Amino acid sequence: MLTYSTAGESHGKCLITLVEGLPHGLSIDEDLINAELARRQGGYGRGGRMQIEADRVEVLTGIRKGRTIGSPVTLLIANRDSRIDSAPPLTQPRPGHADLAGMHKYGIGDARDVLERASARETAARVAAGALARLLLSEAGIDVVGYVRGIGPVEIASPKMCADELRRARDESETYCPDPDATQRMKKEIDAARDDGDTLGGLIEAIAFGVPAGLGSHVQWRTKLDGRLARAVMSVQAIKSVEIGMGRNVAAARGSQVHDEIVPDESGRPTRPTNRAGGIEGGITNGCPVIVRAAMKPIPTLMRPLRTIDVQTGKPADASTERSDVCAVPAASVVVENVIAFELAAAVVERFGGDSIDEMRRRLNPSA
Ligand code: EPS
Repeated sequence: MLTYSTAGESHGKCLITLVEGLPHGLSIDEDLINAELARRQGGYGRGGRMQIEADRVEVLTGIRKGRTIGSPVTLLIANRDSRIDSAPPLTQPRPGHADLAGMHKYGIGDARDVLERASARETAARVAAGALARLLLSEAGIDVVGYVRGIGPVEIASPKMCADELRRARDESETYCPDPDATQRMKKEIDAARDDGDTLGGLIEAIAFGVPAGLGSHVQWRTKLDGRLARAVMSVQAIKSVEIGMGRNVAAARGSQVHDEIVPDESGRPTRPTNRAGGIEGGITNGCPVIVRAAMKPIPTLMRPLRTIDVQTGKPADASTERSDVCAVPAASVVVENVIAFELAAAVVERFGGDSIDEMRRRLNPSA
């Protein structure tokens, strides 16, 4: 079973990722992991913190001479802004943040203990896990591309591009959106929100290309791949909805407009002219690209603060204003892409298994 956990606080010493279940002999490309971390730090709308950090992984365990040795892999990302002991208390909880809910949970009057872990800084560790898993995914010919479809009121249709085109167009955009014109409009919206002391959310989409049929399983609720993807994506900080394929649009459409008809190709094999299901039926991949969408709420730290109370005095107050991002949707698209990559890699390990990468390769390509 391929699993991961993270540890670490926003202003603690470091973040840690612990990945268990990688097969023996997988060669590890640290540059690829670091490139994903750098991409997560970027994107138009980020705040001052990203000028301080320069995220890179340090391999602590599980790798010898650039290859996995079958034991748990631990990666460390150091925090430069490491000042958790001197960071000020937070007594004016921000609406929409974990601050007040966490204060209730622990019975404390200072949200610092909560926000340090709730912070989206933790997503750097998730990206490291996903980037590691992508090395395994590429063995199975699966390529995941995440991008931004919307920021605030600006939204584009789902792009009809192949993986390479999509990645190239996305990488040229400061908002990680494959449409250059929409990128400019998104930047204007972010500038306007910053000028108003406000924040912006948006719409993220990820497509997994080259996914073989048969990943995931219909037999138990926890084995259904759509459920596993939804859980992974919904757990990313600030994500409020997850959709697969047509998503919520299935509700108003008729069956004939929702289901993908099955027709024979030239060799008589079943194929589908449409992919409204987003590549998953009955919790199992059907051989079409897997399409996942997520809506991200605007960041709760507003420079023009919302109303709250000071929990020390019980009096009305302005919510705490800390240095923060105006819009982190581009960064979150990197996180969504990588958590999806991890779940797909876990499903690949489950289906094709093998203690070593050589064994897995033989199962992936029995005729080779
Ligand atoms: C975050 C607040 C900001 C963000 C942070 C998430 O950090 P700080 O309070 O240090 O300025 O920059 O995101 C990251 C550090 C990151 O690596 O993405 C929050 O409160 O969630």
